[in-house]
Amino acid sequence: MLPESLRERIRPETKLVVITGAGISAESGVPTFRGEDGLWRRFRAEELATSWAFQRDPKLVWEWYDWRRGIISRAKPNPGHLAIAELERLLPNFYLITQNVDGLHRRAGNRKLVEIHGNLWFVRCTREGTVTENYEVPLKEIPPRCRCGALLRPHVVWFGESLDPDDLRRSLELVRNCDLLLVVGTSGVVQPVASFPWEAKERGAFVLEVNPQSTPISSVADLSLRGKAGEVLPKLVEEIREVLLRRHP
Ligand code: BJW
Repeated sequence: MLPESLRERIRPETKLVVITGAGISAESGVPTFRGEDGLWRRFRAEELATSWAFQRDPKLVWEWYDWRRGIISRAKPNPGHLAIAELERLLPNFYLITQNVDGLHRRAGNRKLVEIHGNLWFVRCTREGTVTENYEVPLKEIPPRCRCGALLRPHVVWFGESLDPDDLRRSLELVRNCDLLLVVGTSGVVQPVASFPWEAKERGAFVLEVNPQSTPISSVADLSLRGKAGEVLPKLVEEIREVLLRRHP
């Protein structure tokens, strides 16, 4: 199934970076942002995932997160997540950059990962900046408050906010130095992650996309595998394992 140009990149020392978006969790029942199921009470992500929306109506924004936390708490990692966890076991120079805040990659077993848009199981005090874990589903109080009395917010990156500079620096370094970039289930429209495939390609990486739909990333990808992550990735990982075994039986 894989072209020779990709097979020849697959070696035990291959630097593989995987980027994931909401599509990887779709088969776990987690709504994507820009899919048909992505609307909550007719709001688009761009209308809720901003500090402006939170300042205006923290209750509304927290109700959205409470709904999503409920869905995610009942969701399980799917074969796509498990295949990516398997890649971490197969290749020592593996790293995962996920835009997802659902924590499902960690639950699937990935440990070498950066959650570049944060994690919705953490909350942050809007006054003190302290970050704590919070698994309360549903929340008893909406919007939740810190012990100091200030509002808590989800520990995630909203539109117009900067990504954690260490996460961003590390991710760019990984992307710029990888041999193979696998991009799964992202619409490729939200910056800065949307530009990562170009960063990798400019420096000679093979860019492989897995998505049932064409995206802006398809134009830079060396190969786009059209299909659902939970169906395509297990087969892809099996082929990678075979290539590795053939090289180092
Ligand atoms: C399947 C599938 C299956 C379905 N298998 N696949 C430069 C130019 C223009 C604008 C900007 C720019 N730089 C910054 C901006 C502004 C902004 C931005 O990018 N806006 C664009 C929309 C135009 N970016 C920012 O504000 C970022 N901050 C920043 O850059 O700071 C500096 C700065 C600020 C302001 C100006 C300039 C510089 C921060 C972005 C934060 C994004 N946050 C969110 C919410 C996180 C918290 C939460 O989850 O609640 O992150 S928004 C939302 O989008 C979420 C996602 O991580 C992100 C990406 O979405 P994703 O994952 O791609 O999901 P979908 O739904 O779009 O796509 C799903 C895909 O899956 C589809 O392709 C399907 O086909 C596919 N799929 N089923 C495989 N089974």
